[in-house]
Amino acid sequence: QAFFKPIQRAGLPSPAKRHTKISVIGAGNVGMAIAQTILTQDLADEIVLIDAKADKLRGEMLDLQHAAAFLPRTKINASVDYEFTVGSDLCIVTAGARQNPGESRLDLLQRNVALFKNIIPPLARFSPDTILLIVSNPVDVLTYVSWKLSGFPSNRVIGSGTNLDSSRFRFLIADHLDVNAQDVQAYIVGEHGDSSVALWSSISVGGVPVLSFLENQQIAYEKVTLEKIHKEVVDSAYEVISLKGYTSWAIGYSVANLARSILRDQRKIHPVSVLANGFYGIEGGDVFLSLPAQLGRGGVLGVTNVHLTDEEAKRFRDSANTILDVQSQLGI
Ligand code: 6V0
Repeated sequence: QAFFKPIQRAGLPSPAKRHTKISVIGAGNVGMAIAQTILTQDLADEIVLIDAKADKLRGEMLDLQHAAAFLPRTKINASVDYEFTVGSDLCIVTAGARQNPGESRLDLLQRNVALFKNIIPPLARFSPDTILLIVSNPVDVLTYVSWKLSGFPSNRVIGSGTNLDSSRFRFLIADHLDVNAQDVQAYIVGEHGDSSVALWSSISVGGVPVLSFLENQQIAYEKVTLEKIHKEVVDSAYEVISLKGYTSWAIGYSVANLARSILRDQRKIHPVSVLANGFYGIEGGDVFLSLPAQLGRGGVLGVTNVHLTDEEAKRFRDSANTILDVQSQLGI
């Protein structure tokens, strides 16, 4: 006998709700922070975790499942087998090798490329219409690698890029001005990490452009403060890693925020890594770098034509050339 007695609802078709499925590849610190933020924010009907370590994976899956009584209803699955990802709307890749002592960044990258050769083709095969969201570092190069390995159009391959750097920037500006970070608009673009470019003219608080306001008030020293804040952004990942060993919560929230914009077709603008050819004089090869991009159900819907000063554009091109040089050594 059925546990529930079904109630006949004459003439009313049951509402056809779209089933949303997200796969997270790599159940490490970052992958699990993303998964748990997605769960608490009710962004998916089904979430699949994939990792190479079967025991750790099953432990993480059970631990999350045991929270079901306190969470929106989401089916949670985990496997070392990519077949479980079939029909995903969004695949978030956080798997990565860790740097060995004495290992160069290029050697680490070569190992991650080898890893991606086992990850991206099965994801693309089992979910040919999915959107790939790459988080593993170096994120700009690995987004390019994923684009190549998937054969997807570039609007469906996105790197989390400077979305996190920009939220750190917004927090620090908000903290300095004692306002809410959600009222601070500020973009960091370019390469995720050391050579990122802060767009000073983009900073506004509650609709007031900060730079011109400060110039009118002749508070020149504040420009120095803003530069210090950008340096703090660049250093912040290193600081967190040196203190707690890895970063997880902020990247978890920042990637869940991207997932929401994509899956709920929010058409919000986020600084993320996109194919940047043709922007600001980038020529000579395919390169992914962060620019403010509009995200929706189709992936990248457009890129904002943001003004860069000559110096900012030069730094953007310099990052592109460094990345192109690295990519030419990958044999992809
Ligand atoms: P972690 O805790 O070592 O997790 C990595 C996971 O990947 C582990 O669970 C591994 O078992 C798994 N893994 C390794 N090989 C495979 C494979 N072939 N298939 C499936 N799974 C595999 O690292 P953590 O979670 O701290 O970081 C993950 C990645 O995110 C790193 O590359 C970080 O540098 C990167 N980050 C990127 C950020 C960004 O803003 N883009 C921010 C933070 C971290």
